Amino acid sequence: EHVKSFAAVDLGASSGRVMVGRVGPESLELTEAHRFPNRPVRVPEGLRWDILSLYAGVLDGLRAAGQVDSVGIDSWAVDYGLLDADGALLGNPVHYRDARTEGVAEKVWATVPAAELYAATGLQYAPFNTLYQLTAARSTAQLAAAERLLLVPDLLAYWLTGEAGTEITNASTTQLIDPRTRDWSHDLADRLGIDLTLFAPLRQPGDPAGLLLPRVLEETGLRGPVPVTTVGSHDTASAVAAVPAAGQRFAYICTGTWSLAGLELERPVLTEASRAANFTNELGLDGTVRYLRNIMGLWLLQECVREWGQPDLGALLRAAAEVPALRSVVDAGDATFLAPGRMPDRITDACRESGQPVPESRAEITRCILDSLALAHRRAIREAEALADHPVDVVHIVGGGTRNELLCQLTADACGLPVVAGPAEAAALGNVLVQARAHGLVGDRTSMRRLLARTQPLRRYEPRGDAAAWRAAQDRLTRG
Ligand code: LFR
Repeated sequence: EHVKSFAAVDLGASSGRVMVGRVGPESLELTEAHRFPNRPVRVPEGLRWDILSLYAGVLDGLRAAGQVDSVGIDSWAVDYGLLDADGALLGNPVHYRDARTEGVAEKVWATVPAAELYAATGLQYAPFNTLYQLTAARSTAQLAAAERLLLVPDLLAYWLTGEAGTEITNASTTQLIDPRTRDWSHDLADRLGIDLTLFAPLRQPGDPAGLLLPRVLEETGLRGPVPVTTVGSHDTASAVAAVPAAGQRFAYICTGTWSLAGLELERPVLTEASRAANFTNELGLDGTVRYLRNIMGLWLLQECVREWGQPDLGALLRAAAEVPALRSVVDAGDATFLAPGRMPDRITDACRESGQPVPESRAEITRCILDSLALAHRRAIREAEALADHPVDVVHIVGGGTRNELLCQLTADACGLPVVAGPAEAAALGNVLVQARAHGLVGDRTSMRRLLARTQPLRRYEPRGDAAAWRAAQDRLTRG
């Protein structure tokens, strides 16, 4: 059997990894070559990504991966590095949770009303969309000195190969792309004074992205030529590509720091009702649209656990499972939970303010978070079905949250639908499969998904009764 190896660089908000996928016509195996922490740093100017340490992790990972047939890179969306005329990086990329975008959207909307912005880009309102970040940066010396803007995965690809491009799935999160044409929205950029020549030419998943530079080969001990292949460089695009679904009637939830819950569609939904519900139309593989809502996700729990000095997560979840269900819930879609810090207090404050019992113990707070996430999953999927007129009969959960059994079960209960959980390393698998496809090893999206369903361990959760309790909890929140 013909087997090839692909290195998938996958950077998440709290850790990065380099995985090796070995792919044959009937086989798919993923192993971890290297995992490293991603520790954002707060400096006087604000919250920054430590991009050099991430790049060092990538090089270490490629060395650990050994000889591969190609490399692909994905990461979180919206953030970027700026290069000067010599191609040198101007400062550390700003973290999307940085406060610089507070109040910026209102200024943008004074020029282009929010409704018009949605009709043109299909993107959800999130304070961190690149459009708002660039507006916040408008009169900075750094932006004035910039000749080139590279989104995070494109920046790393540039350092590895010397070639610059802008990958389309991630570009769609800038809010400067028209999801119908899948090209830049020049009119919008002109009106907002954003210089699109900062962006390198668009690339599609599967396109070649250059070869590892001689110095990179030397540092990683790899034998050239090693190509870099463009993948769905937005981690969520790669994760959705790795949803092991059969047919069309499925919803997905990509879980990790965020929960991204929604549908894969052929066309964007740009209606006013969709905007009011804050659904986003991000671009996926093969002309698809990722129609989804951003939910705060396990970030809420990660931040509590950090505040509590990192107690054992397994024990905490077992205790949370014993706490009575749905005592109090918070709106896990609410952007007030975006910034780091004081998370347990912010959760209990939200419960108090909405007139619900205030969770006291760590187990109670954890249960409140998981119930709230499951409820937000239910709401997002139901609303997406209605807004896109696309009914579903199964929910696929992929990503790190599949390891959280309580969250998977509660999501099945809340949605009243079976949940299929897995794979956990969906983004890396989607990354690998797009490379494998570009190298002729797998066929279309359907056959990629079939290969995943056959080779990856999946776990099914059936919904357990009490639909009324979830409906009541939702009503409590909507009224509150
Ligand atoms: C998930 C993710 C989300 C995006 C958020 C910020 O890792 O990429 O899709 O909205 O991070 O970039």
